[in-house]
Amino acid sequence: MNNPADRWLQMLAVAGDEPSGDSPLSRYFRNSYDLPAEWSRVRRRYLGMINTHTARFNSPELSMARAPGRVNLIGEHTDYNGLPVFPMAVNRDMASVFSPRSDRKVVIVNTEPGFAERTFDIEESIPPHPTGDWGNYCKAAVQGLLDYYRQKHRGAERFCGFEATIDGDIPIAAGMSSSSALVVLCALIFLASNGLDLHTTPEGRLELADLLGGAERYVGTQGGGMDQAISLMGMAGHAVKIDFFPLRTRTAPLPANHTIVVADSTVKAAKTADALDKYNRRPIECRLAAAVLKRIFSERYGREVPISLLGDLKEEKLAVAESEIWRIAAAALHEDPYTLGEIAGVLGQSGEKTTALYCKRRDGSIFPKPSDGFKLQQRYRHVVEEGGRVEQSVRALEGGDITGFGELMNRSHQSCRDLYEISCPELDRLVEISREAGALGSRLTGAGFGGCTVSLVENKRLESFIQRVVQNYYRDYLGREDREFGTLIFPCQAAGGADIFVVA
Ligand code: NG1
Repeated sequence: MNNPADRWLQMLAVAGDEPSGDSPLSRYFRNSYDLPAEWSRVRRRYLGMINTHTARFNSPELSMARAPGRVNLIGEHTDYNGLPVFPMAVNRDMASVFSPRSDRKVVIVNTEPGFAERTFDIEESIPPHPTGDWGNYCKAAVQGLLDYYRQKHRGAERFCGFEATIDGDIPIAAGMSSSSALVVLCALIFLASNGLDLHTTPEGRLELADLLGGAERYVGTQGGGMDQAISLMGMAGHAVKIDFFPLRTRTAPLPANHTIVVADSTVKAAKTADALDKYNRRPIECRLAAAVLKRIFSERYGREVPISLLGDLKEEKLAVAESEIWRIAAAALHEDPYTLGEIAGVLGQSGEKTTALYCKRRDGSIFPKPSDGFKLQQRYRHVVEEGGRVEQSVRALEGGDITGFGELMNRSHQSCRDLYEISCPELDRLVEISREAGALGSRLTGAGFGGCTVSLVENKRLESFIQRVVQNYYRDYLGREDREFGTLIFPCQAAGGADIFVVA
């Protein structure tokens, strides 16, 4: 049994209800899945990857890696505003069997036939595939790491590529971060293939999360760094509060006797073309709100105040008491949507300059003015109140106030729906049904515009909760006649952060 593939297969193929031995991979399976119930599914996945990989490549070395998806329990669209989020990494992931190559080629194969094989070369500046192509997430990770190491005086020519077979069981375009998990996975594969160890210490992981948060913008989104951070910093049995600028994490144990249930609205929330614009409108409106508030605070105090994000509106930054900050800010922004001309007037600059500074897509093209105007007050209110709800949620969980935490989740959904306008009728209905079915709290999770909800449910009600949601949402509201709903509504366990497993 000297062949690594055989050794992996041996570990996975053993008879019985659990993986054998004490390897890190076996330990991961035991800590993160409800074994033995899930073992045959998990085992089938990993065996599938090994078989696909050995059939496609003739690699002498073979390692494994995984990067989890996440559900955000509360704190939506706060990350890119410099305010905290409170997600947990889940036991659904992007996993891979991979081998380093001796040349500079990267070849990625997906077990899902809809994602065709992608190949590219490691070079100083890697040209992207068309928007929406799955290969871009891998390119984003590699480009991000190349840029990072270039600053550390190591040119692209020194790096070797890899070949990887990738398999995911995170629902796609559902707000569970399958895309960032793929970015993190490819980053780990690149590091391992090049003998680099950035991911091996907690400080290194934070640095990696930080750089990958920026690197993912390669695909065209202007998101924050939550997804990459939780995928790297997740902890089994815990939710993780993440603060930004600088990136920091703090874990909080999830309540015993309760389960986090994810339900897919089935409305696709893919970030391509139109959907990307819907998503990117929010960061643009937030940057404009921050610019307007900076101007108003600076004028009032006769000095330039350091506000570039809404999250900068705090006592430490402005040297102004918090209550005073909220009073001034609340009076400064009006409820009616702003026109570009009005914003430019407040900022004391031309409309062209305002557009050039704040309203650009990543590719440099101009973001079209929204026909219903820029909703600065509503976006501002959601973001700062949501940041406050994150702090309250951590305290509620730490103090054992589970009902209070559920209520905060409900209030968060309301704000996402009414102020940030990222919900849709299906998500609203699913949340309503989930509460009627006994959830202590239920809300949309992730970017919104479709995707999943997350609900907090007492274990003793779990079965009846799932049955009622299946009946009232999937069967009655959506009119679906599926026999099995396990891929649409499922309990999640909080899993540990991304890992690499080498054969013993
Ligand atoms: P998802 O749900 O993965 O599309 C996006 C952003 C997050 C965060 C949330 C909203 C990316 C990669 N992810 O998440 O950073 O802003 O929306 O809270 O852009």
